Amino acid sequence: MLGLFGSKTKALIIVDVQNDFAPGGALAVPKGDEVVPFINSVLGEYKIVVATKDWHPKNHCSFASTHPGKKVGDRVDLEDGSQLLWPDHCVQGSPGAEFVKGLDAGKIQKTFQKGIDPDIDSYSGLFDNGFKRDTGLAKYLKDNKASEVAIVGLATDYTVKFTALDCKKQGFNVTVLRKGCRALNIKPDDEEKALAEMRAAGVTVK
Ligand code: VGL
Ligand code: ZN
Repeated sequence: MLGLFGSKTKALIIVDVQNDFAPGGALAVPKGDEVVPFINSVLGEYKIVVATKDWHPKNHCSFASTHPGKKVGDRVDLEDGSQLLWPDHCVQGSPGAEFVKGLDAGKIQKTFQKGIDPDIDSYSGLFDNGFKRDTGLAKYLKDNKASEVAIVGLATDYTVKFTALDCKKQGFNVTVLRKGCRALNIKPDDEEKALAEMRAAGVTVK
């Protein structure tokens, strides 16, 4: 989607940079807060700046607390597949769901909420895990004529990965900026595996 003279319209997606994914949060990503200064430093390079927020109702199906007898790290079978269980996190309207302090949120043109359906999780910022609900992010990028999409945020091995793969499937040129991402690394090589999976799908990792 190159415009006249080959100009490119660059978009930045800031994925789930929320207190619960920062150190001290309910689902802390190691060094998750370190992405903030990097993201602030690149914001000005993008015509389109959008964000996603994990935005779960209480009793969300991804919370271990929702399933009696289950604990964090267990899995349950849901209609749309196997669901890994997490601590309660990013509950709608809670302090844990707010952007991490210091993020230049005034530059964010629109925020897309994900994981809002109690019965299905959403690691991608575009579609839920069953591809039933669309957040509107892909349409927003297309309506605003984005051709290049850069992705930063938390966590590399979950929402960053699935958002990058879905953007690629939607036809965008996708780059993941590693300096602006941190991984959960529940298993030590999860980050490397996620990066390899993205590269294999044609995502640029830099
Ligand atoms: C995420 C686990 C659960 C993420 C969200 O944003 O990477 N990970 N919910
Ligand atoms: Zn979540």
